[in-house]
Amino acid sequence: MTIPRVDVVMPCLNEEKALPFVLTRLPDGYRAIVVDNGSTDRSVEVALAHGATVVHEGRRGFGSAANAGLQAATAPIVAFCDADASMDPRDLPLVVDPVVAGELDLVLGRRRPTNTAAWPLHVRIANRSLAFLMRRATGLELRDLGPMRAADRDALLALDLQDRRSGYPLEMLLRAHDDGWRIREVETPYAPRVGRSKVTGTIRGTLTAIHDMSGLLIARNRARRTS
Ligand SMILES: Nc1nc2c(ncn2[C@@H]2O[C@H](COP(=O)(O)OP(=O)(O)OP(=O)(O)O)[C@@H](O)[C@H]2O)c(=O)[nH]1
Ligand SMILES: [Mg+2]
Repeated sequence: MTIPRVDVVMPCLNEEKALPFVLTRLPDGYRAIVVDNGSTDRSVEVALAHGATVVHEGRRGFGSAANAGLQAATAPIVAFCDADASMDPRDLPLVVDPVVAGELDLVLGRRRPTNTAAWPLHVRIANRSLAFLMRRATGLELRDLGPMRAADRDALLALDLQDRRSGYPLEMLLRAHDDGWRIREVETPYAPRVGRSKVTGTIRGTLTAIHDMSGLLIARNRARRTS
């Protein structure tokens, strides 16, 4: 195999049905690092059968999985992409290319629903509030906390992110902003996921996400007031 230019971290918790779509659509030079987060279905077998590198992370939580993937990455650029087929890996160059070109340090894919089923109304409303808080915290023109994203691997490691649950993507944005990274959002299509919803379709998942993210934003505002 040629040395990958881009490692794509794919946190994976029971995504056996979605993985074939995701893993057959990686651009040349992109390697999938599927981080199995204790799946009880055939995700690991399916990932291996499609040639992915599989990393195991026993601790639950999106951030645990994302962090394990980042630690395992060796390519100079690391991208993140969900493994539920809501995002098309063929769109990864949209977030990767500006980083490779040295124009930006962190590129986030703003999710543009391909149909109304991709994003239920309550998620759109919650997302709008989160985007408002992110703009207030950073001053950046952000409309989404896009999970598809790309940055330099060594720079990401240096951020030393601590969140191991749903706050990981937000912590990445806030720390990168604090460190003066050039950050921008580009539009990426967002389709209905394949398989059962874990976060947005469940009350527990939604509450965990709100709890983790608002905790980060509140702590940040408090730190600003006292500094
Ligand atoms: N929620 C969640 N996702 C995980 C975990 N570990 C890995 N993942 C993977 O992280 C990616 C994003 O999680 P999703 O469940 O799609 O979260 P979401 O997009 O907010 O919500 P739904 O698609 O509605 O479930 C998927 O590829 C999951 O399989 C975990 O502990 N919790
Ligand atoms: Mg999803």
